Amino acid sequence: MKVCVMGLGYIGLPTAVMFASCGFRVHGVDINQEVINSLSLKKPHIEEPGLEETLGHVIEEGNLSFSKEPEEADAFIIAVPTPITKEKKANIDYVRNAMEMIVPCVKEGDLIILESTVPPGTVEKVMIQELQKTGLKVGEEVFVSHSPERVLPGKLFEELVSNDRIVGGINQESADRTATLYKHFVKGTIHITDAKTAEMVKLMENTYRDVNIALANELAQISDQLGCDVWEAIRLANFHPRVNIHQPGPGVGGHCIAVDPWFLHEASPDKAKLIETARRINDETPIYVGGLIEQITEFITKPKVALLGLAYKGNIGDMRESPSLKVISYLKKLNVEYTIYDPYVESKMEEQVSTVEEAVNGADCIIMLTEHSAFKELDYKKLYELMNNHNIIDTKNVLDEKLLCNIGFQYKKVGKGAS
Ligand code: SAJ
Repeated sequence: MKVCVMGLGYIGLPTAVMFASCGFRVHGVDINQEVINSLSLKKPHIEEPGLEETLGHVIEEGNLSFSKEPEEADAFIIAVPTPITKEKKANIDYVRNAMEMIVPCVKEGDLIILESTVPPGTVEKVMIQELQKTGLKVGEEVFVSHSPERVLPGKLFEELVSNDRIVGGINQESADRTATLYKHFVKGTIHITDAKTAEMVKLMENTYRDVNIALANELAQISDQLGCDVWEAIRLANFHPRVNIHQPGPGVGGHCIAVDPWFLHEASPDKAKLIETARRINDETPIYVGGLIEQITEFITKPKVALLGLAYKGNIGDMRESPSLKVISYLKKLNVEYTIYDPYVESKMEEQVSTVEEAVNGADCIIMLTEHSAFKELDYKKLYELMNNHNIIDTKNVLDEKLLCNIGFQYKKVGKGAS
């Protein structure tokens, strides 16, 4: 059986590699020639534990090929991005383009699966409509489903196998065929539903998380005002059997949680009031963090800030929608001098330096924005000696407050107001 995967990004590439490692013949398609070139040299353009090794294997075994054009296959998987416009509307052009590209290759009996996160109604409005151009009877001669990806970057290969999977078919036959295909590697339960419900499930999952994180961020700011420790309060509240408050931080990044709730808002702007407010709270949280830096460095002439962490979350090299970028913009507006250190991310920013010592040298304030494990292991005594003033702001509650205070740092944790 042959699978053609459209879009070789964070989801498409690991999925293609996974099917190929199960013995399928897989053809991966991407519109970016540089991506094709680099993959053909067995070099993934994204970072994910285990990816490079398995990619090498499956290419050597002859199970995985790449090009800019789709080939005939028995199943097509669409895993292209669905970005958001400035007006906070979903751009589904990549899904439409991918469908247009596969239409000439689709033959009777084929299965087309959409993994991209999409606004409700996309399967019907885009997929089914495009497939009608094949002249085949959709649902009878060609089968369609939505099986949204729900894997966590950084744990992708583990979660592709162990997570439950939602399969929303346009009819039972489409769903059954999709479930059979994924069963080759999915060990979690495969839950069958209709396509529109599957679209909704995916958006609800990420919205649930966004709203909860917004609540945590709001509680952190209230705690700052009240002079109590939100982290301890959340820890204790979560001992209640029906409470699960999320963790505050510098804001919400990544290409999913910070984006997907807008798709629901777009579908129903009058009703999505809580969803919209939560999105705005999380978007404004980096500005709150910038304000804290401003307060702390207020009386220092020409303050210098060392930012630790560019990635949107710990132990990964992905800075899409990262709150750090908004904190940086805030500092730029203030005209504050800053350096950036992130051992996981290679940015083109000239302020990024390659050692933490370089970043911290002569600084007045360290701000920890990403919970990379490596940041817990730093030699803070040495960093203290390199600094001019000794402020440190922890937005993730991962540093050892006692140790830092003993060294002599002025330690500030977001969500723990001075009592
Ligand atoms: N964050 C907090 N507080 C928390 C949890 C997360 O501030 O309590 C922040 C993180 O620091 C990060 C952002 O939220 O900036 C998102 O991180 P994440 O690890 O929660 O999620 P993603 O975006 O990496 O992946 C999510 C996952 N969805 C859910 O957990 C419901 C993943 O399973 C999805 O596949 C992915 O979105 C996606 O592609 O939709």
